[in-house]
Amino acid sequence: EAKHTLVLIRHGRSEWNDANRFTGWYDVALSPAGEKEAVEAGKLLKQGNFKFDLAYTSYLRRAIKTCWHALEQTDQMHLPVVPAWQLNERHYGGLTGLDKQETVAKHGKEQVLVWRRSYDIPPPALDTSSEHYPGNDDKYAALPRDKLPRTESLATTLERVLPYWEAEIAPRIRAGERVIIAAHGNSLRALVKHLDGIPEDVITGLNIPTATPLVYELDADLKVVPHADAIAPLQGRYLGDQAAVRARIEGVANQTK
Ligand code: DG2
Repeated sequence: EAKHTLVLIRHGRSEWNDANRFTGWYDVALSPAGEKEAVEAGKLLKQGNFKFDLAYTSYLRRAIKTCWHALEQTDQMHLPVVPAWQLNERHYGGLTGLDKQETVAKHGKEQVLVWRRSYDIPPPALDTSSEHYPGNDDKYAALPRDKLPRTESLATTLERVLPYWEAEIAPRIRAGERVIIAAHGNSLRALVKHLDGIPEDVITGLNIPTATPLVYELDADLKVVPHADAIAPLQGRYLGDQAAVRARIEGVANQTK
């Protein structure tokens, strides 16, 4: 029996999504089209009369601003927004900043797919002298050194997303608070892998579209109550025109065709 509603949303398209560059922890802005998408997503939430008590997001501006748009469109900008580095995108290591299609030309489609979607094979690790190493970014100055990634796979991303979910977010939901989480393609893949119980060999085929609210009904134990309109392997449902949602999912998959 459904007791709680949880909304997840990947940020709108960023300037590097539009330029087709690997992003990870790089703190790129939403593109103008991404701002628009995020506003549209907020309007869908408004139409659905979604009410929240609390919002979670990452340390990255593309997710934070998407969260603001969702709250603004639903007239809930007064709500507390909790930024958590644990909800950051998977760190793309040595691929950060590279053009996805050029990387395919250089290393082949198969290798790039392994880096993008394999469960536990990370991209090449960064050197700590790299500008993309989080230890060189003031935002992460308070983090213990051993938490700062030089690269991440989905598996290691899950190792920080899940403890945060269990320790911080899940208890609030159990206590009756209505939560929205604005995060990223791969940090959300880690979370839905857990929520939907998706096996490692199936999660590799899952792509999360930008700025598309993903709504979960959860029972008292936070087990997902499957929705009839869910697109497998997810059991939650995407809001909006379902053909457009599928086209967006394809768009993400086709970035390294
Ligand atoms: C994208 C995901 O992350 O890329 O890091 O490039 O959700 O923050 O735009 P996001 C990135 P793929 O893993 O789909 O290539």
